[in-house]
Amino acid sequence: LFVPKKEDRFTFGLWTVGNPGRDPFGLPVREGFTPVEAVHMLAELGAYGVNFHDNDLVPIDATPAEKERIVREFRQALEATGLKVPMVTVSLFTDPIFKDGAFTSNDPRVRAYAIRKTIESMDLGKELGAEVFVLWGGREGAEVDAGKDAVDSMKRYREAVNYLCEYSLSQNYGYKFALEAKPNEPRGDIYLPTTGAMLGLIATLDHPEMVGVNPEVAHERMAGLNFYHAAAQALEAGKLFHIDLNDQKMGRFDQDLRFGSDGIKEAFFLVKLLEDYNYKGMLHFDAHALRTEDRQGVVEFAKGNMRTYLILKEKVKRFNADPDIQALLAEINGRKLDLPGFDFKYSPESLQALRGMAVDRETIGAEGLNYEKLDQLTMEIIMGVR
Ligand code: 3MF
Ligand code: MG
Ligand code: MG
Ligand code: MG
Repeated sequence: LFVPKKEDRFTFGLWTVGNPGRDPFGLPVREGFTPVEAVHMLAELGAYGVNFHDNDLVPIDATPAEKERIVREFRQALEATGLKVPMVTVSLFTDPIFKDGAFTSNDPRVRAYAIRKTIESMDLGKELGAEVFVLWGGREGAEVDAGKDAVDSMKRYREAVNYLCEYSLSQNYGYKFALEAKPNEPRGDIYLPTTGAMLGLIATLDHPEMVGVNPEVAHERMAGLNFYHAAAQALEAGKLFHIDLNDQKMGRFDQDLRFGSDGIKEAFFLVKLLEDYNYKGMLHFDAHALRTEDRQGVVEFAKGNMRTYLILKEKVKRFNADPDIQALLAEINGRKLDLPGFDFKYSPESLQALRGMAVDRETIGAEGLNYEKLDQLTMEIIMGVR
C-alpha cells in the first residue's frame, strides 16, 4: 500500500537528494547523493524521473571531455534504471557573475551570458529527453531599488524569455517553459514574486502559448498566500506546466520541508485539485532532508514525500465517496435561480431579466451554509477516522 510506481509520475531534483545539509549558518553534514547514485536510489524507490540544473550535473568549469564523460555515465544510469529526465533547468544564481541577477542584470554582458547559459542547458536537456524547461529567477531582484529600475527589469526579463522561445522554435525542441515565482531569498525582493505575477507577465510575451508556470508550495506560503488557490488559478488558465511540491511554515525563511509535513490540510486540497482536475504533468518534489539527517535519512525523506502524496490521494477518494460530505456539497451547490432569460452572459434580454429580478435578501442572507460541519468532516477524513 502507498508504494510509488512509475505511473505516479514522481520526480526529484538532483539538487534535492544531492543536498549535503549546508545552510547559511552551517557546513555540510553529509555526503549528498551524486547524480548517478541519485538515479539508482530514486529508481529503487519507484520514482519516475530526475530533473536538474545544468551545474547539478556538469560543473560550470568542466572541460568538453569532462562534460562528455559525465553525461555518458549519467545516461548509462538512466538507461540501466529506466528513469527519465522530464524537466531541466539552469542555475542563474550560483556563480558570482549572477550576484545582481541574470536576465535582469544592469550589465548587458551578464544578460547575454545568462541567455547563452540557458540555451546550452536547453541543448543538454534535449539530449536527455526533457520536455519542460523551468526558469527560476533566483537573483532577479534587488535589495537597493535605487540601483535597478524595476520597469527596465520587467522589459529585460521579457526580452530574455522571448529569446529562449525563439531559440526553442528554431531548433524544433518543442520545450514548454515553466516560470517559477518566489517572493524573496536569496534576494531581499525577487521580481515577479508570485505565480499570479508570472501569469500576468506571460500574457505579454511573444509566444504566451509556450510558457506556463511552475508554482512551489513553499514560495507562495512564504508570501502568506494560499498555494491551493495559486495552483488552481494556473490550472484553470491551462498554465500549470509543472509543480514543485514541498512544505513550509508561513512567512519564514525558505524551508523546503518534506511534502505534507507542515500544512497537511492545504496539501490535501492541492492533491484534490491535481487529481480531480486530472493534472497530467510531473509531480516534482523540490525539497530536501533536514540537516539532522544522514544518507539513510535522505532515503526516508524521499520515500516520505511520495508516500504522503499517495496517502492524500487515497483521502481524496474517501472525501469524494463520503455520502455525508457529498450530501452537504449537493445542498451547498444545489441552490437554483429562477430567472428565465438570464444565464450570466451579457445580452440585452439577460439585462432586462436581471433588472426585473425579485431578491429576498433577508432569507438568503440568513441561510446557514453548513461549512463548519463540512470542514469537520474533511478534517476527520484527513485525521483518519472516516
Ligand atoms: C529555490 C527553488 C529552486 C528552483 C529550481 C528549479 C533550487 O527556492 O525552488 O530550487 O525550483 O531552480 O528551477
Ligand atoms: Mg524553492
Ligand atoms: Mg529552496
Ligand atoms: Mg522550486
